[in-house]
Amino acid sequence: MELVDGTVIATHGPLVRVQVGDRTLVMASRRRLNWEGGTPSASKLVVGDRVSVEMRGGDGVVVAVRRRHNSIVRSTPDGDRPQLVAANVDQALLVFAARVPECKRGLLDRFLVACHLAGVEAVIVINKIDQGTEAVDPWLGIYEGLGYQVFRVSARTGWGLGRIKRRLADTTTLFCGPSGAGKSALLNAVYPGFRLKVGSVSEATGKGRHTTTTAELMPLPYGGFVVDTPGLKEFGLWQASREQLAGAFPEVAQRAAGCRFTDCSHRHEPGCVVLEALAEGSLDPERHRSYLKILEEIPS
Ligand SMILES: Nc1nc2c(ncn2[C@@H]2O[C@H](COP(=O)(O)OP(=O)(O)O)[C@@H](O)[C@H]2O)c(=O)[nH]1
Ligand SMILES: [Mg+2]
Ligand SMILES: [Zn+2]
Repeated sequence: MELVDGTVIATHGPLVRVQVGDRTLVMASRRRLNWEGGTPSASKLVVGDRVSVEMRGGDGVVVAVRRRHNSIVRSTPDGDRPQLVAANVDQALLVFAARVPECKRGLLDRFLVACHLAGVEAVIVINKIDQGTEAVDPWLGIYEGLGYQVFRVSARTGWGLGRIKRRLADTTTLFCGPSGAGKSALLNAVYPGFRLKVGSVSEATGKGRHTTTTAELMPLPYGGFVVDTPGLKEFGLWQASREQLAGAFPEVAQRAAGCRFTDCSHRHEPGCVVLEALAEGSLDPERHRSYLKILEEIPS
């Protein structure tokens, strides 16, 4: 019997696939897993988890989980349980298409909040710029103004891929975005060895089909890992506080500090500096809408 370190690279129901050295093994976990540093609220193994594996002959079993540096969590559709997307990621690339499927600002803002909550740096990637960028040009600058990096790329023509490649080396990167945005196509373009299945966007509805079904951690030949996630078309936030939300919407929070009422809802009150900014056009209405929608979901 021997204890070795490993990283969870995929989950298959109760079983996990673990990278141990240069091998990958499918294994079960101990019923009573040792969660180092305390049992997290979402105590299920997820891709990115660093684990301790007990080896017997050629077989392994997960016996302990190292404390997570971070975890990207969303809530189940009914909102009462946390659902892990990945743990221990260094950054997230939020992939959206320039034209089809249409970029949903509300979803982008939710991803940004989830990354903020996890303490994970987010980069906005607009793919398919070969289809034209008229739909996204009017508002991308807002995010650049907030300090986010925005990459404009095309998996099809190769435009901008060098920047993504450099960004991926030696780090663990989560790719998320709605299905059909081109996450798998981008990953194949930066490393053809992945040979990921690329789906097609239904011409009729413009909606993506789900071709990637579970999150997977994949090693890059030049060091680092990427996590390809299935298309996330909704993203419920798990246990965000008002303060954390304010941190993710600094342009709203800064103005909110000047409102006449300290409990201002920024919807209809007199003396609301947020609404004034909206009226004079210095605050983006979509960001305001996202902020209010997410705020509604936070129990006060
Ligand atoms: N025009 C164009 N189409 C792309 C580009 N990248 C991906 N696609 C297409 O978009 C569809 C969805 O791609 P896929 O990688 O499966 O998206 P995913 O669901 O985010 O993984 C496929 O039909 C791709 O061929 C691009 O840069 N330009
Ligand atoms: Mg995919
Ligand atoms: Zn206000």
